[in-house]
Amino acid sequence: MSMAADFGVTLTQHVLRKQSGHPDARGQFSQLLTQIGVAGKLISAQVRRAGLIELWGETGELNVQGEHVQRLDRIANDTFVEVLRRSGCVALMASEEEDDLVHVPEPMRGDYVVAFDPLDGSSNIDVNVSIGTIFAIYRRTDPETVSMADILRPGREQVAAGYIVYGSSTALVYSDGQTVDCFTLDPSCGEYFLTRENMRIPKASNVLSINECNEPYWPKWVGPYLAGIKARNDDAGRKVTSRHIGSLVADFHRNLVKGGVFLYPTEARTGRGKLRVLYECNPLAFIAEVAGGAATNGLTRILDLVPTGLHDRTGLVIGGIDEVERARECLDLYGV
Ligand code: AHM
Ligand code: MG
Repeated sequence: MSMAADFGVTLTQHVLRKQSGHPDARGQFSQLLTQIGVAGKLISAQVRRAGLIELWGETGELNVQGEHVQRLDRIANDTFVEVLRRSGCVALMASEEEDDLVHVPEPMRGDYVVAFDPLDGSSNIDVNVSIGTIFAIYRRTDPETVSMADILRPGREQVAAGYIVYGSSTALVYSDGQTVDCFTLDPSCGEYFLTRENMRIPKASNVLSINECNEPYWPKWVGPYLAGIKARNDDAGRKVTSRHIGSLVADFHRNLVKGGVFLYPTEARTGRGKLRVLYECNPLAFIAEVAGGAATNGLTRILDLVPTGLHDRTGLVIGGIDEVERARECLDLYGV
């Protein structure tokens, strides 16, 4: 018997159990999460076979952000869009890989809007390194119509958020705003089993994740901030180590489990960050806060940012609450 089977609780069971605490629920949210799980299985299957069936490489297109679209990016996007379109739970979508909103035809529309990064960590796709899907879920604001305003909302209005990491195993993590729970896909039976319940980001931050080669572009506060972390390693022993995968979703997952902080600061020169507000920073910030952590761009709590475009970017510091607070202090002390 597998370890997963010993735990026994499937994703669907867990979602339905939580829904039973809400007598008014119509079941759409449970259905939506189950369908996201299905999309994750389909994408996971493609990721696992990518090297065998020539799914690696670029499509030759550039996306709206000027980045080369990888074949698996396109496949993951089309899979996620199609599964959500058919789910009957979604009215409107936004994706990293789509220039504009993705509308769902009237008869198939449901109560929710979803923003997602279908395959985060594009630079790692062809080299067998962990990648993942990130999603943010909002309830639509008007039962009759949908508009850009349904998507361009502060992250604090999310009703749920999650991600699926295609790593050494496939893990789906989601939060409904009350708990953060992790499910692992058992490939032998195609089912997700609950493997970490009510996750809390550890108080002690053992891991520092940042692309250090961006140092020339960092704002003034980042150098002293990192020096402060590294100085914790002294004669008494090593307390902190560096781990940076280059897939935000996988870096975040590791830090959520082990305790750590991830930074992709705003560039001092341009005043812009790299990571996108709607489908990268917001969902992970939502999960971090529910797990007892925090997320900021240095100046503003991520969940309070008001996006003005689908692909807005921001700086990101995310992880344990003390580490994120210290980033704010360093910014006050050393400036941008
Ligand atoms: P992507 O969504 O196109 O993959 O871009 C986002 C990724 C993040 O996963 C990761 O943290 C970051 O880009 C890495 O960027 P860099 O190579 O500049 O360090
Ligand atoms: Mg991404």
